[in-house]
Amino acid sequence: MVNANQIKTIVRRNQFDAVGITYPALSEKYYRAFEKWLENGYHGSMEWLLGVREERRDIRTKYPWANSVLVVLENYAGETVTARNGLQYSRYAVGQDYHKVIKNKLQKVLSDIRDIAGNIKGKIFVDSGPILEKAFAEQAGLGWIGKNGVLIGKDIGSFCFIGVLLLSIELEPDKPCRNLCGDCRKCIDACPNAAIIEPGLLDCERCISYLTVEKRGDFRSDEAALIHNWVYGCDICQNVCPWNEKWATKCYHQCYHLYQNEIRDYIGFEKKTNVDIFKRVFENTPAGRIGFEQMKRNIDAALKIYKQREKHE
Ligand code: B12
Repeated sequence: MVNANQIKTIVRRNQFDAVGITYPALSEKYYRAFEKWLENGYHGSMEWLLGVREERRDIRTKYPWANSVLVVLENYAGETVTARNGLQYSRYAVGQDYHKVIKNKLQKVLSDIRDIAGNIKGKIFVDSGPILEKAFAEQAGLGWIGKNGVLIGKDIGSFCFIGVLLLSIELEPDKPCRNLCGDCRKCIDACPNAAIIEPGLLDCERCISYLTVEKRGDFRSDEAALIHNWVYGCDICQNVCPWNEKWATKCYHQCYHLYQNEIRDYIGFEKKTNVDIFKRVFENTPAGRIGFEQMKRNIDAALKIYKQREKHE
């Protein structure tokens, strides 16, 4: 029989920054919060979120063999990219695509676990599938979901990705930790679009990250104004978090910072841009999937707003 400590040793050997274990069933409070979010239409155009509601409540609806959930955190803290023209780009997307990096690492973890536990079942999720990843991470004791709606990892801060591995073996679960946001509302007050309606509840249609990353097609004129000077993702509600000031250290996973300079040059128009250059700079990053046209839409809109504001100041 393998135990939780043996599994955690394997995970750490594979260089994840934190690991926790929980049950496959999520506490009902997460599901209620998720339903409330959908009912209010805060998911914007992400209709795919409507289709997988039961599985989000209990992942065993789809994977009946799952007996435990292993959750890992991967620290990507680096710096928000600011170009010479004032445009900004989120720090989570300046390196290799975390979906691929974490999936490969978890594949190796699963194979190492199988070496000692035999041919057990496993299924990996990274930002994919019918999984409330932050809720699992919180339930596994890795940190707490902050008022800004992201998981604030204990001793790590919120600049971390989450990976999930369902396992068919039963393992001792970890205990959730306390929510340490207290009375602080810096993230709520800092969002220029007041996108955080109440603690943990985000209206995507006002969220810069949603507008620049997930929103397809042209911007309506009211939407364009909401992206301010951000061209991909947004770090505002995390940059102001006191826990990040205290814990977020420069990340040692070099793979998450590889393209920082090229991206700064690209959004700052230091060099010519076209489809081929877009591909060369962004292909391996999370931003590659939005394509040249959407990046151009974002840059054009952000520059216009930024210039208008500068004129008024
Ligand atoms: C859809 C999505 C988005 C959407 C919606 C974001 C959101 N807050 O839900 C958009 C495009 C806006 C987005 C943006 C970002 N995302 Co995103 N996103 C996702 C995705 C695919 C699904 C999240 C989801 O289901 N949301 C629906 C809401 C309702 O669920 P929830 O946020 O988990 O809400 C729970 C809690 O807030 C809690 N809750 C809420 N209210 C209340 C109230 C009470 C009383 C209680 C008890 C609980 C509670 O319960 C809810 C249900 O579990 C996840 C990956 C995944 N499969 O989980 C990544 C994920 C959340 N994203 C991630 C990242 C990195 C980002 C950005 C930081 C990127 C950036 N810099 O631009 C921003 C952060 C914006 C923000 N402030 O949230 C990471 C977050 C890592 C972390 N440390 O938390 C994830 C986990 C991907 C990953 N594998 O690493 N994202």
